[in-house]
Amino acid sequence: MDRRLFSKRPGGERLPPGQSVVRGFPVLTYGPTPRLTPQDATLTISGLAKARSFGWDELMALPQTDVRRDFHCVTRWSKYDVGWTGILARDLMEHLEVDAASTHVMLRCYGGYSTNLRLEDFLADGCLLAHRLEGEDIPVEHGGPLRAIVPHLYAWKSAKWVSELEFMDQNVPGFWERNGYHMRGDPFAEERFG
Ligand SMILES: Nc1nc2c(c(=O)[nH]1)N[C@H]1C(S)=C(S)[C@@H](COP(=O)(O)O)O[C@H]1N2
Ligand SMILES: [Mo]
Repeated sequence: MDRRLFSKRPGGERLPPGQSVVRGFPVLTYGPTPRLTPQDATLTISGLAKARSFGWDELMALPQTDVRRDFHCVTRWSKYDVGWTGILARDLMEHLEVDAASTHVMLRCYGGYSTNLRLEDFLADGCLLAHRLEGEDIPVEHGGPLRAIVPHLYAWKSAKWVSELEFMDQNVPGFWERNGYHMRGDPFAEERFG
């Protein structure tokens, strides 16, 4: 069995503390669900990087990777083995000119949601801009056409309907982080609240 299928820590438990496994796939969205066609779902690069925008066809022309990982929501449910397909953040970075001073990235979304990541978390194993869930287009309520998946952090970091990556030289809180959630959100360290 490929150990990378599991987000558990080496030698540790698979289920993070305080979590329960669910079989279905709950939808957790704050506010309305933006409805975008793939053609509308452009991805803009801003901040401390060369400004540019990726259209859908440009994103689909980038290397595509399958990732199967557990998904942990801070409201205490975890779903095991969710299969996503998309562009690894690491692979996207090859096509960007990011300023060396950049240490963090803000994921901004259609609809106004945002969440902050350290650059090293954005570039971590399995961090994906996903457009397929179990081989199908991601349903709109789960973030289609394009969402981030940051499998090693609580799922509020996995921004749905992502519209923009803003590179920054400081750690600025996103939507839930301004409202009391932790700046990083490691589920195994129970980094739930600030
Ligand atoms: N744009 C956006 N992304 C978001 C959210 C949101 O409200 N808006 N909720 C977050 C939270 S709290 C969780 S747990 C996951 C839930 O993803 P799901 O609805 O596909 O289960 O999306 C995250 N991404
Ligand atoms: Mo969540």
